[in-house]
Amino acid sequence: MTDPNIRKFTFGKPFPTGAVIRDVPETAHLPYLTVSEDGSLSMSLAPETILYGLGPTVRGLNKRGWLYESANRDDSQHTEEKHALYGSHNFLIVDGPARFALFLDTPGWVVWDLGYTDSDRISITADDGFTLYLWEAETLPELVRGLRVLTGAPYVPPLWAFGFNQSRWGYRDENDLREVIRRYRELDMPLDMVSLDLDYMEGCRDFTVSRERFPDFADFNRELAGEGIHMVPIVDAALKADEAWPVYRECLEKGFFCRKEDGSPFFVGVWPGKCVLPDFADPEAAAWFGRQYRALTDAGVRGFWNDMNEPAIFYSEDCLREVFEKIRTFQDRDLDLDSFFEMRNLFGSLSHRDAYLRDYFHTVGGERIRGDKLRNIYGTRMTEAAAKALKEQLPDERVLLFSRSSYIGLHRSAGIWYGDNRSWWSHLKWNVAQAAAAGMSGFLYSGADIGGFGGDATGDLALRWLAFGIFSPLFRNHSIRGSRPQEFWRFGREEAFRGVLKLRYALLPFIYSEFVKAALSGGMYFLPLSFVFSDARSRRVEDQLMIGEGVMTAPVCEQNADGRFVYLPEPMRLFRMRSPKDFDTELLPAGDHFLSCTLNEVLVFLRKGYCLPLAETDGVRNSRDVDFSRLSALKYDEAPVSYTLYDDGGVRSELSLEKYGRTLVF
Ligand code: MIG
Repeated sequence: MTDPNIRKFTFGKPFPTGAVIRDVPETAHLPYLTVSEDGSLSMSLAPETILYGLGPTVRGLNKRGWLYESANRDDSQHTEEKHALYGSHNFLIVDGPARFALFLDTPGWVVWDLGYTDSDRISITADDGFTLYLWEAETLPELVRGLRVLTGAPYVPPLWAFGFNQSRWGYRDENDLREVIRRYRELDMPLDMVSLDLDYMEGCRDFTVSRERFPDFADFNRELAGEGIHMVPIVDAALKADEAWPVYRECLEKGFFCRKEDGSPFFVGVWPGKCVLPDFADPEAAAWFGRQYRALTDAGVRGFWNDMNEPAIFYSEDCLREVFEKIRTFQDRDLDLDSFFEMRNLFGSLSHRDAYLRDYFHTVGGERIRGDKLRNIYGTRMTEAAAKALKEQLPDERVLLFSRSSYIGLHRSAGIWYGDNRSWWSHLKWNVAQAAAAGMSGFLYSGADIGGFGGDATGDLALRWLAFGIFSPLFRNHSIRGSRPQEFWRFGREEAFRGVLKLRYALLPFIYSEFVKAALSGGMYFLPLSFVFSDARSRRVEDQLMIGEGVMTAPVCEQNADGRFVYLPEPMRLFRMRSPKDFDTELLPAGDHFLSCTLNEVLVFLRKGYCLPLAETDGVRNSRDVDFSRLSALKYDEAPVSYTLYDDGGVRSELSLEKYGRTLVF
C-alpha cells in the first residue's frame, strides 16, 4: 500500500494542536471544496453521497442531514436534537462520485452543516484559523489509513484492559467493592476491573483516597491484584480550592491555573465545590498535574479514567453571584408566566455555558489565549499529560487510560468512553454507530456505558446490550448513582448473563488480535459493512458491524423483539451463541433474513475463508486465566483456515507488537 497523497491548506493562524505528526507540504489549490473569504468550506453533494466520521457524536453512521458542532461539551442529555458531545473529531469522509477524506485541524469551534440547511450541500465553518488536510483513496479503509498516516498509530492498552470492567457511581468503600467482586466470583462470571468513581476520594479532591472508606488503599489494591482484579479510579479535571490541601496550594503558588482577564484564578463550581481549572495548555502545568498521579500509582494503581475535562463547569463564581443578586429581585413579586420562567432559568442555565469559555485564559509560552480558542484540546492535554507522566512513573508497563473529552491525536495516548448515555434501547442502537465512528478517528480502545449510564435498566436491555458489548474493546458496565442497580447479577437470568460474559472471555484472543492488527495496519476494529463489501445495500446498513474482515455482529436493539432482520452481502455461517460451548449454527445465503434470537443468544456471522478462534473458559475468572495457547475455532466449512494471533507479551511497554504475532491453522 502506498501512502495517500495528502494535501495541506492553511487558513489564518491556527494554534498547533499536536494532532498531526507528519510533514506535509502546503498546496495553494484545494480540490472539491470552495473556500470563501471567511474561510468557510463548501461543496455540493450528489444524492447518493454518504458522509462518515466526526467520532462518536450524536446520530447515526451516515452523518448526512444534520448540523454538528466541534465544541467539546459536558451534555448528559444525548438526545437527537443535540449538535455536540464530549469530543471533537474533525475527520470527515465523503463517499460519493468523489471519494476523499479531510481532517480540519483547529482546537476551536467548528460548525459542520452536512446537508442540514440544504440537503445537497456541505458547509464547514471554523471560528479560528485552521489547517485542512485532504486526501483521496480507492477504498474507505484506505481513507481511514490516510488519517493514521497523518496522526499516528492508536494506543494499545494492556491485555487485562480488554477484560470486563464493572463500574458504578456509588460504590462507596472497600466493602461495597468486595461485595461486587464476591458476587461475580460466586456466580462464575469473569471480571477484570472495578472502576472507582468520585466516592473513593476525600471530598472529591483528585489524587486523595478517603481514609475512612479505604483505611489502607495500597493494601486493598494488593488484595484485589492478588485476585486478578484492577481498580480503575476516576480523575476529574478541576481541583478543589482548598488552602489546606497541598496540591491546590502548589497549583496556586506555581500559577498553574486558568485565569480571568485580570490574572486572578478563574473559580468555578464542579463536584468538589469551588475549584480552579488547571491550565493544561501550559506544558509545565500539565507535567505538574501528571506527576500527581504518582499518589495512586505508588499505591499500585495501573488504570485511570479522566472525567469532566471538556471542561465541565457547573457555574463560574462570578455568574453565580450575579444570579443570586438577580434572584432577589424576584422575591415578593407577582410572578407571571414570563417572569416565573425567567426566574427558574436563572439557576437552570448556569451549567456548562459556552460563555464561560470566554471568561478565562490559558498561558502558553507567555502568551494569553482565551479558553474557547483551545476548548477542544483541553481534555486531550490533560490526558496526554497523564499518559506522559505514567510512562515516566512506570517505564516498564503499559497502563490503562481513557478519557471522556477528546480530540484526534489523543488516540495515540489513550482511549475514550462515550459519556453519559441512558438506559434506552435507542442508545443501544446508537452505540453501534458510535463504536464504528470512534474507530475511524483512531480511538480503537473505546466504548459506551453498557446497560446505559442514566435511568433504570431492565434485564432484557442489559442482556441485549451485553450481546453487543462483548465485542467492544472497552467493555464496561457503568451506571449513575441512585439508578436501579445494574450489575449483571441484578436481574435474575444468571445463566444467560454468565453464558454471554464467558463468550467475551472465550473471544479474548480474537478481540485482542483483531485490535492489534487494526492498530498496526492503520485500520479499524469495528467496520461498517460498506468498508468491507462494495454492494449498494451494504452502504445503508447502520446496525450491523464487521469485526475485522471475517466476522459480523448484528445486535437486537428493540424491546420484546424475538429476533431481527439481518442483511448478508454474501453467504455467511450464523452461530447463535448462548455460551462458548452452547450454540447452534446454520449456513445462510446472501440476502435478507429474519433471524430468531432469544434473550440469551448472540448472533455471530462468519464469512467463508475466515474463522473465529475461541479460548477455553472453564474456571476462567479473569483475563489472566485465558490460555492463548489452547484455542479451538468456529469455521465456515471444513476447509483449513489460517489465523494470525497476537498475544500481548505481558504488560511490558517497549513492545513491538509485531513480535507477538503468529499464524495458526485450524
Ligand atoms: O457529572 O463522576 O460521565 O461516568 O459517573 C457527572 C460521576 C460526573 C460523569 C461521568 C460519569 C461519572 C460521573 N461524572
